[in-house]
Amino acid sequence: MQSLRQPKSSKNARGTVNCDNTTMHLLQANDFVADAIRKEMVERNILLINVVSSAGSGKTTLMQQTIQRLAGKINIAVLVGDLETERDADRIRAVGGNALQIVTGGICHLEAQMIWQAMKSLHLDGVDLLFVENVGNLVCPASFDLGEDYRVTLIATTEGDDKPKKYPRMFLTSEMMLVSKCDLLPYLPFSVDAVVADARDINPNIEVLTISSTSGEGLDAWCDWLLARVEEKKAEVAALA
Ligand SMILES: Nc1nc2c(ncn2[C@@H]2O[C@H](COP(=O)(O)OP(=O)(O)OP(=O)(O)O)[C@@H](O)[C@H]2O)c(=O)[nH]1
Ligand SMILES: [Mg+2]
Repeated sequence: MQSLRQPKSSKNARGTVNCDNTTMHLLQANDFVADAIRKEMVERNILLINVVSSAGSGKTTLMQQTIQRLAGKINIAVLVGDLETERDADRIRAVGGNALQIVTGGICHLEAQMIWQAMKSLHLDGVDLLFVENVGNLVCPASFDLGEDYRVTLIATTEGDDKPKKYPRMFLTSEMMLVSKCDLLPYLPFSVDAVVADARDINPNIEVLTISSTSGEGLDAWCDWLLARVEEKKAEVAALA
């Protein structure tokens, strides 16, 4: 569980500074709501994970796989953000998941206020893990803290291995990087070593798993990681009582 941490909105890549500007003030307002979400998640004993990536990297497919694999072990709910359509929430419900779509109406990221409002419409009693599937892009969602315990970034083998250095804030503010679609590695000029080296140059502490929702590779390790984080949070919440 992340505590006493620097807000994600003010984390800087090496050698850069944040100048005071309107965007910074808006992000501070977002951080205020994010802190309220964090407190509510402690009260409700729920682990909150913000799943981010470029469009089409495999977030919803991973949510589907995760829900199916962890059925009977933990209770998962999902808030899904998209510019239009309820398609992702429908896909998650189709595998038995408890999902609610946030349609942003053109906004390219989710904001803490949206999560705060949507949380009130989702049945959260007994939920152990709440995923937020963010809008698909590596830029805007990076700046908005949603009160998450962990931020998980997918980078698909189909995107090219140069993305961490081109979109550093997302990797800087993530605790976990999932190299997704690894079943396609034999067909693509993608180096897992290079992408891990670049991500760790930006964020030396980032954890990495290589996964495929198609072949199932790495999904046991991903589910084990999730279960450990859920247990860890429950222990920390119990210690606060
Ligand atoms: N080969 C392969 N294809 C995958 C894998 N995971 C997802 N896909 C495919 O990639 C496409 C996009 O997957 P989604 O799960 O919709 O991706 P997403 O990140 O949720 O997309 P947005 O919500 O639009 O950003 C679909 O056609 C999936 O079937 C994988 O591990 N391997
Ligand atoms: Mg999706």
